[in-house]
Formats: sequence, C-alpha cells, structure tokens
Amino acid sequence: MTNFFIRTGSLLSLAFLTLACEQEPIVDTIAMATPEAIYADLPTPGGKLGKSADGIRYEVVKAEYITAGDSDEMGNTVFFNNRGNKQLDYDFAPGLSGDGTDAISYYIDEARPSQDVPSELSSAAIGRAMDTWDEATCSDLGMFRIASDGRPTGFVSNLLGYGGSYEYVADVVHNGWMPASFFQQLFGNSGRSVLGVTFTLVAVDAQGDLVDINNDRKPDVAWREIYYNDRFNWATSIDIETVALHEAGHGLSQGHFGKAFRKESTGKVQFSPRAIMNAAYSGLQTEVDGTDNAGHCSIWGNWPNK
Ligand SMILES: [Ca+2]
Ligand SMILES: [Ca+2]
Ligand SMILES: [Zn+2]
Repeated sequence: MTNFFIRTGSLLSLAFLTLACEQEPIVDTIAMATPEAIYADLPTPGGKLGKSADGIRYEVVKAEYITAGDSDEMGNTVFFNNRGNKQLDYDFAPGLSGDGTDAISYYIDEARPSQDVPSELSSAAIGRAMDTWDEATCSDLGMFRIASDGRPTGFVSNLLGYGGSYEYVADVVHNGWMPASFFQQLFGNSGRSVLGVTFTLVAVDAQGDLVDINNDRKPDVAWREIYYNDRFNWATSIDIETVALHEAGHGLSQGHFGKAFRKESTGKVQFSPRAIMNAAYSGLQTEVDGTDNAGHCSIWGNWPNK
C-alpha cells in the first residue's frame, strides 16, 4: 500500500516536472478581490399589502447572487433597507414555518420556465439539487415538495412589477426564470452577469422589530426566494442543477466562500477551494462535500433544536 502511494507520487511529480518544463514559466492566475457587500433599497409594499391581521409583515433583507464565471463581476451580497449597517445572519427558527412543520418545504413555480428548457426538465434538475441537500447525513431536514399548482409566487417579483404574491408559499421557493431586465433593475450593470439570486425574507412585528422567536440573535427567516436569469442559455451553457444547488445552499442559510482567481490564458475564474458555494459559476458541480458539507452541517446539524 505504502509502496503504491510512493510510486504514484513519484510518477505524478515526474509528470508534473515534464509538464512544467514544456509550458511557459508564467504565473497564469491572478487573485481576484472579494467585493464589499452592497447596501441598497427596495420598494416596500404599499398600504396593507403584505401585512397580516396581527401586524406581522414581511421584509426583504438580503440578496445573494452568483455570476457567470467569465466576467470580472464576482457574486456578492446586497443588504436592503439598511438597519444600522449590520450585516446580520438570518436563519430559520423552529416553530415558525408557514407550512406548519419544522421540515423544510420547497416549491417550484413552473409558470416561469426558462426559454431554453421545458419545465419538466428544469423542475427535475431543481428537484435533484434539493434532494442532494436533503441527503446530507449530518442533518435531518425532512425536505418535501409542495406540488406546483400554478399559483402566482414571488414577493420580490411582485415588488418590482413582474407579478407574484406577498404570501408565504414554502420555506424555499424557486420562483423561476426572469428576463434580464429584472436583474438589471435590482443590481444595475452587474445584473447582466447574474445567473441566479436568492432573497432572504424575514418577519417584522407590529413594533417594526425583526422577529427572533428562538433568541439566537439571528432574525428568523420567513422564507427564501430564488430567481434565475433567462438572459443565459440554460440548455447549452449553464447547468441548472449546479446553479439550483448553489441557490438552495443560500435557501438553507449558507453564504459564499472560496477565494477567486482568474486564469489569464482562458479568462476563466477558478476558486480555492472549489465549492458549490463559490460566488461565481465554474462549471458542473452536483455533489456536496468538503467545505459545502461542513457549512451545511454547522447550520443544520442540530435542527430542529437550535
Ligand atoms: Ca417548514
Ligand atoms: Ca432566530
Ligand atoms: Zn450565491
């Protein structure tokens, strides 16, 4: 066994030396700066919209977006309706879910399919991505899908005039594919590079305070909304399952990580470590391990006890 590894090691080093000699001795990768989080404003629903009888209303507090890995735009986080300049962590709290259970529900809006892919295929890809997180052995999410029934979905899309609903639908909602204009309205020119985005919505009580029923100093997530940019070709250039797995990671409270580098020769972005939760797309990734799994387990390992 030991011998095997030594021999493989030497062969690999030899191969590497040979390669290194044949190639030009240039440093091909350039570290890319991690952008500062952005503060921005969103319109708020007018009148009594989005407010229930007990004075609870919902508010969009955060967007996390991933970019295509072929531009200088790196994925980023946007905080809305700035509350004292704090970059808060938001997380689900047991006993609060609109679906009445601590199991994690999700919904796929099939009324907004990609122009490139029929909804049967995109829903199957999203379903596989959700299953992948559900199958993490450290957590017990009990994930279940609420069947698509054509209802309008999307708090954020509704705010921006694309139709939708201010009502709770599921803990994590895949709201579908939106035109490029939606992303440019939200993120300006950067919106052109945005493949997908996840919004965090929280409950605000009658006094205007963010609800934290489990007192963990993390405002409680009411639900999350995920949108995909139909400016890209989801049949040929972007893998739906990979991006859905990334967005669902945000849906389950994970943030971005990994240091980005640009490979000069190809212009492509690479990450260290390469992970589902990298801030830019770098090709097919459909399995959760390493840092992605560690991040997931730190958040969900004890659920529904928090
Ligand atoms: Ca639930
Ligand atoms: Ca909390
Ligand atoms: Zn992201």
